[in-house]
Amino acid sequence: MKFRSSLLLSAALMAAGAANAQFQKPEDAVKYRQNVMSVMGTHFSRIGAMANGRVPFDAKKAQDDADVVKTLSHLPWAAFTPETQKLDSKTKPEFWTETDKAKAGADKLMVATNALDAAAKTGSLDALKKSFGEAAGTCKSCHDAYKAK
Ligand code: ASC
Repeated sequence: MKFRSSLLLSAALMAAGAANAQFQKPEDAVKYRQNVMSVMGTHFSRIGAMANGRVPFDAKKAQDDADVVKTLSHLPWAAFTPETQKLDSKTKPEFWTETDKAKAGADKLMVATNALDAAAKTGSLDALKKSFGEAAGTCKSCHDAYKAK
């Protein structure tokens, strides 16, 4: 009986932990999402430099950057696990109480980076500029709402 209930308990604990099993420690999740957003920002800024005329437009480079941004935009959300809240002074408390709104923002980002990638693939600088502006708006709205200064 004792053995059986401990088996059931382990199964329940495993099910509860399954969602977070990707990260061994909460610290790892924080580092992961900050690193992903840093690399995403690097490539997004490179597109921005072309969109804003600070560096010459290179369609191939823009495509490569947009591909990275699109892929990375899918990653941070899963790393905002509840047990990381106390570790991360860069995330405002509102983020943890408005998770539906925050998730809607993350989804909007993924739609925008998909559009940015599609725009980059057309090879048109005008299309890139438009999609860059829209994607930057999705970055900014979540950062304004949830990123601590
Ligand atoms: C970037 C970057 C962001 C966004 C944001 C858009 O290049 O790193 O977080 O653009 O500044 O407003």
